[in-house]
Amino acid sequence: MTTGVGLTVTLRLRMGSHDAHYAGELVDGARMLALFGDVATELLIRLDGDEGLFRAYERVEFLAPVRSGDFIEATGVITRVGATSRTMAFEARRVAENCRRSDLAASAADALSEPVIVCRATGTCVTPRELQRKPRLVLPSLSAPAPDHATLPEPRPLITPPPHVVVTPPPRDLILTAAIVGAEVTRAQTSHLPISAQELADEAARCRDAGASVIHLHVRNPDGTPSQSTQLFQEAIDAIRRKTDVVIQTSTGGAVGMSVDERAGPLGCKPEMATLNCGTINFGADVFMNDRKLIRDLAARIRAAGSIAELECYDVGHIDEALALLKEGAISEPLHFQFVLGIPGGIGAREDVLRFLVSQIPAQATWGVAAVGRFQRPMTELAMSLGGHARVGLEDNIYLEKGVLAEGSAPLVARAAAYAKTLGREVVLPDRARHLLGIVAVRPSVGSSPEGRTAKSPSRA
Ligand code: KMH
Ligand code: ZN
Repeated sequence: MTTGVGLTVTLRLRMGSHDAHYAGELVDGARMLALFGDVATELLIRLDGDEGLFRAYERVEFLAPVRSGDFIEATGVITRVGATSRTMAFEARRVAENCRRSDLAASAADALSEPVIVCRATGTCVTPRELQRKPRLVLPSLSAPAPDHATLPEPRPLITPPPHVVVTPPPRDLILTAAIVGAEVTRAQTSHLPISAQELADEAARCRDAGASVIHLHVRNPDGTPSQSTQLFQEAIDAIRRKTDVVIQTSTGGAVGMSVDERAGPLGCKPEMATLNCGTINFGADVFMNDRKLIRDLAARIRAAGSIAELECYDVGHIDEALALLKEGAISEPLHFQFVLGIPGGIGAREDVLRFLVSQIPAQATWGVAAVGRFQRPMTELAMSLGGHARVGLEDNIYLEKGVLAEGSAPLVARAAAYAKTLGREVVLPDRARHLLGIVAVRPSVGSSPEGRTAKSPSRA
């Protein structure tokens, strides 16, 4: 989980004639400190949910004059987070200026190809404990981390990366998972649901092209009913492998009411990854049974298959169960949690809920969000902004927007990928996802079958 170190905020504004204080339309240095004060305030709002207080500047350097007509970009970054103190580094740069040439119009101005640093400072702010809203809010700003200009969609924010501030950047890598079929959605609800092995493979490849690196896989009988048949999974996996190199994560949840032996069917294909559902919940009108014995049974089978477990958590206590499994040695680090939000009977799809869930997992664990129905878009976007990963697809939501069916899962993946870019998150390719998830792959080259890999637990990047 992010601590807030590296959180960056940038403000940009034009110095007007009202800012000029001295001869030659010079702006006084205190104006830069006022800008830094605003930057610090936004940083504290994003970190603590409170405006906080500026306690002291440790160092201030005025490095170049500022005049009216200058565009000043002020950047601040949190460099240390104490119990109540937050240390910050600031830099103000001139990025555009009035030409001030007698041979040109008074309004002639230039954007500078190299910004000029006009002021640097370090300082300490304080957010009293009682004003820090729990769990701690660490909301990345739109300007953090410094974006890669080449890959940002138009309109590109013109943000100069702070060149002299050494920071630990928030995570950039984003794993998008596509849940392309599930067990519950029917063809009657959407004609875009893939069912046959070939349809599943085509959809997996489309999702890969749209930005997905992981496919969460269920299979169906030819009549569309859910199945956990090893053979059907093998056919689907083989068909997917012929087309694309995605990480294939098979379900061991199956459909409500299936026995543990039935649910374990896909593990016969020795998938790279498999879900491990960490507790029982009411699942709409049904009960999705995952008693403690069943969870341990499936954890052992997942390990025996050489697969990595994704820990599906539908309620807060499921996190505690996952941590108990780790303590018992039933699962190994690195841990990857999937918070499934908004199932009627499970935990709600709300921001405060997600922040709390994230606060409960070990700092080195990774996490993602799968949210159902109309919650899919806002909750996966929130997850991406908080540094988590995201799952979209027809298993959880069949609509692109209200009343408009998604034409498969790929458009939902594409939309999530586009949103990620606006946050400066980078959608990763399957091999990078394998690395992040602790999957050591004998690379499943397109066209190979069956899956060949061993799983172990390297440290995460
Ligand atoms: N179909 C749900 C009852 C999983 O894939 O592991 C369970 C499910 C979870 O979809
Ligand atoms: Zn599933």
